[in-house]
Amino acid sequence: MRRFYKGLIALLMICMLAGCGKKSNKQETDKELFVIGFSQVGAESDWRLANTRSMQETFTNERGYELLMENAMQQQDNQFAAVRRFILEDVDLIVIAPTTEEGWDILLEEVHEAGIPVIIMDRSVAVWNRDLYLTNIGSNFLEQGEEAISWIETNLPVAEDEPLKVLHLKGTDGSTAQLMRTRALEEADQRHEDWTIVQQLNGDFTEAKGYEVMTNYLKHSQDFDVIYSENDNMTFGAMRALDEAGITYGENGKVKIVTFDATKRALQLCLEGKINLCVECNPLHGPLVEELIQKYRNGEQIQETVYISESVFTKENLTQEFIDQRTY
Ligand code: GZL
Repeated sequence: MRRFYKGLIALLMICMLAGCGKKSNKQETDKELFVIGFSQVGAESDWRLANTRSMQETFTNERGYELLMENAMQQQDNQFAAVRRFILEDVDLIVIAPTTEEGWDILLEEVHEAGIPVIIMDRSVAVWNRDLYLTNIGSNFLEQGEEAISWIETNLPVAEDEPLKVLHLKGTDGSTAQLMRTRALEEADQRHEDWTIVQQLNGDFTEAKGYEVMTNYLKHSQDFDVIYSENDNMTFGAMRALDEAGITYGENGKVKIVTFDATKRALQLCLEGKINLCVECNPLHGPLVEELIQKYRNGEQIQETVYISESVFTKENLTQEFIDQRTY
């Protein structure tokens, strides 16, 4: 009997040591991983999917991170709930790609009080206290809009007796991308007496909504010269509606198309002469965000705003080889 108890004690000892070893290993492993809570806008567009991929490919366990990503389905309230969960989980840092600019003051104060650093990515937030986040990394959306306007001014001459008629497809109301791309167009419209914005439709950056609002509008009027569409997915929906209405577009079409994002699909259509101008919006934020996080962890100074580099594409400066090597 004594041998039995001796064996049992030995077995318990082995289990305890193995367990402790596992626990300390697990603690050790957790301690090594830098935990990032990431509140993503949604999955509304090809651009967004590429942006998510960039973050997931950058912040892997193998590279020393644990990425807790939550998709807000384009609802700001879902982002508030997600960030509050990140606070409870006491993550090391929070990245927010904000749906819209307004409404973040209270939530970011809560994160600040919890002592968790925040990086705002892609779009911006409009808050009273700029110290509530480390930096804002994304695109210069106003510059993107001004690039599109410059192309229209250069390439779309205005007829003698007719104003240039612009149909405006707007992205998600109140998002920085929408606010700034719209500002560029509206300021140009103010400058040009011979331009007119015939209608501003809200396509919410999705293909389905772009198709819906364009289809409805075409029942009302087909009298416009250029579509200024604030992202490619709304453009794809609009093109489907134009096809169904028998309206030609692109290089030799009745209607010219200017679009933002420059996704692979849009660039291909541009090369084929179906889209006239693609203004790039680079979604590959992952590596830049990691660079900023490393700077923060090393106690280095971080710029308040970091713009990612971007280009403008037309049929003239595109090649099939270039498009084929694009990652988004
Ligand atoms: C731009 C980004 C916009 C894209 C859309 O940085 O916020 O949101 O232009 C996306 O495709 O939905």
